[in-house]
Amino acid sequence: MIRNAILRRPAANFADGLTTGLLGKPEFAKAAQQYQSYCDALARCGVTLTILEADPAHPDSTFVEDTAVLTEKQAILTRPGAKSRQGEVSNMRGPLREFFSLFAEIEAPGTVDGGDICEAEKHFFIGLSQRTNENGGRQLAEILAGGGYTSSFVDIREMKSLLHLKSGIAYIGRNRLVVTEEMASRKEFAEYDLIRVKAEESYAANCIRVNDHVLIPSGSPMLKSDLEHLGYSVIPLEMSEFQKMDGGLSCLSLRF
Ligand code: CIR
Repeated sequence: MIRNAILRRPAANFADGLTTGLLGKPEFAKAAQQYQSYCDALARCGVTLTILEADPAHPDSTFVEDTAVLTEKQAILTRPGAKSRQGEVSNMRGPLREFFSLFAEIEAPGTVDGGDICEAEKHFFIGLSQRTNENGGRQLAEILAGGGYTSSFVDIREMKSLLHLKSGIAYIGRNRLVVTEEMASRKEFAEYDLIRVKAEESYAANCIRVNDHVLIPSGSPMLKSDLEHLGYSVIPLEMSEFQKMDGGLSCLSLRF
């Protein structure tokens, strides 16, 4: 059961954050509307929200997922791979203290972005990416092992279309993974039931199961119908302005 989520409002300058820029510049007013719908959807799923004030000093700070990895008892502060984002982490310690007493952190030269970490029950997939390096991945694996969790690496450094591991996979419970076509053939996921996202909907592989619902980006009718056939209640959300900043549904909240 997910009871809480921590979020940070997008700052008016969030378009100054990192992006491959392939989809153009986001509009702030539209992003603010989409953000409100995202918050409303989490609330509808029964989650209590802690929404932090915008932080214009860090234009990417609305993508809070990258700053921490959370287990049932522990908050693990990350060390994001992009230098411009490393200052986001210390601002998250205070809000997390309200909920967690046990902390760990990734130390230099390790880097980890939360978007590379996919939790599937007691197992964590750790993506090695342009943002998460082997040193960071090993530190995280050790911390997780200390808490009784297993983990394994998924190397996506050659998969240039993926910023993070969770740009290509999502765990939605019952041993099921939503995956992009290119992820579907990877041996790391052979033991899972795979729900394949068609190439034209690949952005929707970054979806999130929140209690009785699955939130997916709107404009993904095939995934929507596949999930509904499996019995999930699906909430589609407009995400265009966050997609322009290479962000997806998972990155806008820390859920626990
Ligand atoms: C970045 O490039 O770091 C941000 N513009 C987007 C981060 C998206 N985070 C995520 O998928 N977990």
